[in-house]
Amino acid sequence: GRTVLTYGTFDIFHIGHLRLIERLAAMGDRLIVGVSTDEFNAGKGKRSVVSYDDRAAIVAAIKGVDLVVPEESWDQKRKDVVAHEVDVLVMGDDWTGKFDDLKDVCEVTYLPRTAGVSSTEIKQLLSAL
Ligand code: C2G
Repeated sequence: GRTVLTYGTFDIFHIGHLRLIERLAAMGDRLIVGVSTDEFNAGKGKRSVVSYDDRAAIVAAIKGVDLVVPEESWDQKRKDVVAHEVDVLVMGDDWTGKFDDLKDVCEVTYLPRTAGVSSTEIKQLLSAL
């Protein structure tokens, strides 16, 4: 069967994340989602509101998600693609081109983001309350 792989932070899970995951689930027979660890985020100077354990549990609970793996480094994608025999890596188009170096081990495609929603916007709205 066809295996699809993506990565994300999924902090404050919202409809944009869900719409992406639904499209990914429809692209293949198996969907693997890498969720960034708190340590990996810290390395990027990012701190998520929601802990890794909770972000991973929420993503794992979504229909169509078959496996959640921790994303601990930028360079694990190639290992994950090979280890899980991934056919296609898919990311939102804010990442367009960024993972094309993996095209020697899998297809790489970028899907349009869902407009009007992002974890950053939600945090801004909340801080203005
Ligand atoms: N996304 C989307 N529409 C939105 C917001 C996000 O389609 N309105 C997509 C993003 O393009 C991404 C995924 O949802 O593919 C997860 O988004 P984030 O949680 O913001 O993940 P990000 O910080 O982009 O982390 O190694 C890659 C990183 O782990 C990706």
